[in-house]
Amino acid sequence: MSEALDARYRAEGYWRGRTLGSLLRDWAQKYGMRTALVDATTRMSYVELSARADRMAAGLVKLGIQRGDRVVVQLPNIADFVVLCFALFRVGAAPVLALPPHRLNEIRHLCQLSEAVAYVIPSRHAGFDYRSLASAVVAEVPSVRHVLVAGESLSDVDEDPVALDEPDPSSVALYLLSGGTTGLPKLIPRTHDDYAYNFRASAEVCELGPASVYLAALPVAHNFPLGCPGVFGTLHAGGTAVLASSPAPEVAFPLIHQEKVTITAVVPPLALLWLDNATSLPSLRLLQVGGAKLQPEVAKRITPELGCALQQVFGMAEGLLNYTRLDDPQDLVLTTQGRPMSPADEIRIVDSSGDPVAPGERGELLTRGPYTIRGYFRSEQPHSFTPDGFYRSGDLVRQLPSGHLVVEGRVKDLINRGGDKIACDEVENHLLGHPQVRDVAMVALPDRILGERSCAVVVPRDGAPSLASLKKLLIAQGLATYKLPDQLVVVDALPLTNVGKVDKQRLAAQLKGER
Ligand code: OOB
Repeated sequence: MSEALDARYRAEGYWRGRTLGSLLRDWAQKYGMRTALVDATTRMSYVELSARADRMAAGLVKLGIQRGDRVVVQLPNIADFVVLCFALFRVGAAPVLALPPHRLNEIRHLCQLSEAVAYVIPSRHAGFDYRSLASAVVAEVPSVRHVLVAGESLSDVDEDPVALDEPDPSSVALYLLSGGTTGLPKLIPRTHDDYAYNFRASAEVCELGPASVYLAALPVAHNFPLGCPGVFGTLHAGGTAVLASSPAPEVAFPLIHQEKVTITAVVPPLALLWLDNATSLPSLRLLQVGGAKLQPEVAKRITPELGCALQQVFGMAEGLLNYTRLDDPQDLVLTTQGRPMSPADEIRIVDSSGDPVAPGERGELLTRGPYTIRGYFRSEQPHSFTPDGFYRSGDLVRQLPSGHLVVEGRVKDLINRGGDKIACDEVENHLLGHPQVRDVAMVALPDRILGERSCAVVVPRDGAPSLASLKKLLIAQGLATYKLPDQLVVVDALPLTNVGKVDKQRLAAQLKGER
């Protein structure tokens, strides 16, 4: 079954049998001295980027990092992130892309699960000292033999290039993190073949070319700014990728002006923030918005107030990408989350028993295709995939006759806090350790800016806990700060379903009713 699909993806040219490391060689040949990358301190041509990746690859090999190894990379938007990724691709070692807000709880898990041989960090970023985090990680995870610090020890990973065997293009190039499931983040293995198609086809949908200047405003470790089309798609097209240290208007807007940025990607709360601080951004042609549902009222403001076109992007690190197209009628751009990127994307919309819904009806989105995974790394997730290899997205959608999807909700127990995904059970399990928490349910409440904010609904023991004490506990447990509850509601009991599980729908409805 899956072999037949693989053969089809190869035969039809989706998978071209090329590694990401060798693609950068092609780009260096083709685009030469054009500017590939810009960050706060560096401007790098294609030739230079490729040469630096070769030198870093040789340095990694000298450290003993080999093909098949995994390296947890937790870097902000700096040029070294890109150099390191390509160095690892050339070695055949895979970066595990942690996000900057991740803390001990997440990083320890990622290092353990991946048996990472190295962990790469900035020294400090956004007021946080990553060295102390790294010390704690090294003390707890014996596989981690090297901690490399950007601008410091990472700069010494620099040797004269050595000849390296080409990795298998169907092997894993990188691991993205899953936001879409339960518990701690799962690792999403993306192969050279599939990820190359991901950013190549995305670049085509966004009509990128050598004149394109892409601003990575979101953290580049995320699939959206990395490969949809993001930094990698821009390099494929011969454009320039500009890395912003923050998506705040004070940082991003001057960069858009200086570098004549033509395209960038944001999550809906950032779109709102940019709108509320709007100035003229004459070079900007396309604003991609995705990661969470964009409200039509906000969507409508983008072109008149920012002077650029809008593209809605409904994607997932597991694969499937939906885009509104640049020539779509305006009502589809404003009110839908786009349609699948690839003619080879297969989608099914099913009811709770797994049967297809009638056309236009709402159901759960299942998908299979040339850049969608068929399993997580070392994690049996029988519920996440169908026997015939479709990924269960957990998203409730309906499809219009045009093929466009409208996201209407979800069946997964997750809070989408302005694009940051919070698995409820993970936070609940930590909160159950609080002495004043007898029972707890994390639910999403509507929020004007974030779309959803997180609410801890607590059944108390020995007097009600304070929100501050819940947050304190979670910080002490090493959870990323975006997972801390925004709000606390104390109740006598949680509503249950017939099967005795917490009825979160009823709970959320009750809370909305009270407000
Ligand atoms: C992107 O990827 P993830 O893996 O962080 O999260 C995926 C989930 C989706 O299953 C869906 O629940 C939600 O995020 N989502 C959206 C959405 N885009 C993502 N929900 C409503 N409207 C949208 N436009 O978030 C991601 C990956 C690649 C490109 C863009 C976003």
